[in-house]
Amino acid sequence: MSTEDVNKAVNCSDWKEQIWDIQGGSELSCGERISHVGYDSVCSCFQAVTRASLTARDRVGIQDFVLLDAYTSESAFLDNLRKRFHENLIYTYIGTLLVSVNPYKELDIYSKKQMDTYMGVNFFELPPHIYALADNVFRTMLTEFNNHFILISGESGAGKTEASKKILQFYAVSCPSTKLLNNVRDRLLLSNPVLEAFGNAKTLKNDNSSRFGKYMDIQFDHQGGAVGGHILSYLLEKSRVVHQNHGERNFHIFYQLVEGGEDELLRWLGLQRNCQLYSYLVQGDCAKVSSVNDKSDWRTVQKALSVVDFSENDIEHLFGIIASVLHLGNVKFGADPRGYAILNNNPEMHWLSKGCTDTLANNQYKLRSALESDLFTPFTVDHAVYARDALAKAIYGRTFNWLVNKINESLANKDSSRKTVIGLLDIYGFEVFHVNSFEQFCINYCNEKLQQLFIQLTLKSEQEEYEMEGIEWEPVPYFNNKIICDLVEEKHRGIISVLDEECLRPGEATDLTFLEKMEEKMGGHPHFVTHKLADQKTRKTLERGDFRLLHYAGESLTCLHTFLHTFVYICLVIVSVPSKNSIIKHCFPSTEPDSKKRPETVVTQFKSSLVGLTEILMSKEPWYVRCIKPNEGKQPGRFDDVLVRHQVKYLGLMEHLRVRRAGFAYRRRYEIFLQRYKPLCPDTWPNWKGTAAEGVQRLIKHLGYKPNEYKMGRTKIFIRHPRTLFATEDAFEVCKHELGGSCSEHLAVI
Ligand code: AOV
Ligand code: MG
Repeated sequence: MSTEDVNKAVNCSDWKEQIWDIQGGSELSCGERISHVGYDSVCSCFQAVTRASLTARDRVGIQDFVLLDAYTSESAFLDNLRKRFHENLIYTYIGTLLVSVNPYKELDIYSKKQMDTYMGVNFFELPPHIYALADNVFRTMLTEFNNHFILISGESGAGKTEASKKILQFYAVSCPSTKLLNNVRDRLLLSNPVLEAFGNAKTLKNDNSSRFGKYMDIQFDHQGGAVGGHILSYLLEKSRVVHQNHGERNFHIFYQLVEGGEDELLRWLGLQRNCQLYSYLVQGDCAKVSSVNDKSDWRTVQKALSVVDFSENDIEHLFGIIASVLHLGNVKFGADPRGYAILNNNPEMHWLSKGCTDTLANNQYKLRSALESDLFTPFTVDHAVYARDALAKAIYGRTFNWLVNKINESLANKDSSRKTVIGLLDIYGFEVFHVNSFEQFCINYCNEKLQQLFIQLTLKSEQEEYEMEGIEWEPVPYFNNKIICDLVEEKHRGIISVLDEECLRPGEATDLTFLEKMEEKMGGHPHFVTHKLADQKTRKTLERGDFRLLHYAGESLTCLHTFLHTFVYICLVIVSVPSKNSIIKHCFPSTEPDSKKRPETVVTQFKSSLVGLTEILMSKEPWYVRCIKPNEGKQPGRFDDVLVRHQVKYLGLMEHLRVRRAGFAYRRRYEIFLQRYKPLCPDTWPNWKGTAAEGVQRLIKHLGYKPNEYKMGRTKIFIRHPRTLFATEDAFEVCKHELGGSCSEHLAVI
């Protein structure tokens, strides 16, 4: 083989194969090897290839951080990530955890051909990919017949939603297909554009930012056919319906309707094709976004709605509501002589009732009297505007929940036979804006909870394995964010608890009383700062009505005035307005829950839903995708070291890597280890009659393993350092070459 051939082989993507062997979730690395391409002849030029592969390795980095020599160095970690990013290699492993860096450009790595390549291939045999992870989860589920979930995390704009879509697409293509299953597959896939239209929006961080948390179960039958699904949604950011910060938009669906809706539909809804006319669409002064095509997205959503089982009636009523919200936003108030709000001659009232074909009420008179008598009239103009907005938020929020339920009905699997599931968790990422409100508080709290889960599961599972196998190990120090979770959620003492108390005192509680109570209970907490509590230097950066939380991922300054307002007008009386709109009827039933009973506040509901989510996740096998945002400018090819380093830190990637390496980098069941390496020892080759553990003992004695290099567990051998294994693997390669065909049948099963 000429040097040129070797170079060719090295440059071919296949050269990078790492012969990792995976068995029941444990893995083994044998370093980087030539595979497929002229294997035998390449073997004979092993030296040349090693040199060449080192050069290539310098260029493209290492595809598993566990193999990084300087694995404790953050800079080495960063170098590797950067190197790969510039080669468009956005995925890297830490064992079975996938790190993904957002390329901010389309890469040709998500084709059907790529999916086929990754289907049914062992995890570490091909370059890291989200498909490899998806495939591995899928096959583990099938062989072990248990439930799994994939936790996708990272800050806003890091690529979580894209990752979850890629996984779903992979399952859609790779699962067995029949006519019935294809139907389910299409619904699973098309639920996405619908939910994104109603639940995503352009923010300063991300042009398609998820403004709700989403957990989706995909249910599989015995053969791996996708037979159903279920979605849980978490706290939609409803405030966006009525207000958007500068440079941000309302939910996509509003713009899609105005830009893409057919002329006849718009006429019927009383809308004009001009977003600038609608107060709720122009708060952020950013109705157009170059990366978003509202017109074509409208068509996609229309198609999706029909596949996901929405009747014409549903669709009509749904857009009646969307239009009503836009009209509501344009409703203006005058003041009577006493300063109370009155509804002037608002043309919107016409559309709110008649124009939207009974969308909100079945006649204009009833609507007007309901709005005037029950809602707005006792209020000042400011309060009336606030109540109007609260109404818009309530309508949109409940409609969104209705939408999720409707999709769930269409995804439901009626067959009661036992199924296994893969859950995909794609939530809103950690975010800090110039002004942070109640929503950011909830979003960041949710991220804090998931980080806590990650910490518990990664350390716990590792510890458990060592314990199960009877191996001693030194725990790795790490930052436990439980202290921040407690600050927010602890009973009687946390922020949520104080907030709940204040909400029980409508009229008396103010931003200031809330702040004072927090200062009283949380003063001295290392993660909580207010103007009063801060040292002199920090005080300058804080207003009197703010508080600052030091999250695991960064600081967030929250403006208090967004808090209590969220609860003041919670009890709206719009239910008194009879409506023919089936969705409104469903969302605002005439018998609302007992109003005398103390209602749960939004934040307490959110807290309970996160506890529920944690329970769901804890009952399943975890897999992780950690997404990283390479720059703040949404630009391709730019890798901002400071920004990435910060994320590597707070995502706990270094700790995760250390945990994987601190004890024993590799572990493997005795049977598998023996099967692969038995040709290396005359005692065990070709057949070993004793137990696998004894065989392995013989084998490693023959190979000269030193006592501190390995440990024998109950069912597995644990190897401390990769180089021990590399030496064994090198010997194996030579032996394999020498033995030629005679060992191939023994090796075939490996
Ligand atoms: P997020 O889900 O993590 O943010 P997204 O998945 O929406 O982030 O990604 C943001 C944008 O980055 C996408 O709209 C794409 O333009 C681009 N992008 C992400 N991943 C890829 C990829 N693999 N290939 C090409 N482009 C990509 V948020 O929902 O805001 O927390 O709340
Ligand atoms: Mg998202």
